[in-house]
Amino acid sequence: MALLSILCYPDARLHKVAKPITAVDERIQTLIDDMLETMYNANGIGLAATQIDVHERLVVIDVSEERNQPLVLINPEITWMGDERVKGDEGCLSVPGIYDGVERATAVKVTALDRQGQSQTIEAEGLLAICIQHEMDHLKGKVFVEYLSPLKQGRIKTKLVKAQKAER
Ligand code: K1U
Ligand code: ZN
Repeated sequence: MALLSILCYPDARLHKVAKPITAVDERIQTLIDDMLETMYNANGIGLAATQIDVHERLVVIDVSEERNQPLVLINPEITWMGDERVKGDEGCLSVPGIYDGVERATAVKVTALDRQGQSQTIEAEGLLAICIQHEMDHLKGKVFVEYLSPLKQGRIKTKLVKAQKAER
C-alpha cells in the first residue's frame, strides 16, 4: 500500500470533473487500498479520487468511531435526497485548517458499485449523509469553500497560498 499526495486548494485540478470507472480491476483495487490508507493516515472521514489527482468516480469513507468500517463508492449516484436541511461545520483534507458552515440534506440514498464491482444501495443520514454529499461534490470538481461568500473564499485562498509558499 502507499500514501498518496493530496491536492491542496486552490489547485485548479480540484475543479476537474471525474469520469465513470468502466472496469473494477486490479488497478482500481490498488487505488482503493491506497486511498483508504491515505484517508486514515490524514485522520479524514472521506477522500475522493479527485483529491489525489485521479479524475475517476471513486470515493472512500469511514465515519465510524473505531475507524474500521470502510465504505467504497464506485460511480456513486444520489437517487434520493430528503427535504430537511442542516447547516454544520465542514472541513476538507484539501483545505487544511479551514472549517465553516455548509447547508446539506440530512438524508440521502445512493447507489454505487462496491470494491467487488457489485451494485449497492446506501440509505444515509447524519454525518455519513453529509460526508457522501461533500465527497460527491469533489467528483463534480466542487470544493466546499465554494458554498461560502466570495469574501471568505478570497481570504481562504490567500491564507493557503501563503502557507504553501512558506512550506517550499
Ligand atoms: O473530503 C475530504 O477532504 C474529507 C473530509 C470529509 C468531511 C468532513 C466533514 C464534513 C464533511 C466531509 C474530512 O475528513 S475533513 C477531516 C476532519 O477533520 C473531520 C473529521 C470528522 C468530522 C469532521 C471533520
Ligand atoms: Zn473534501
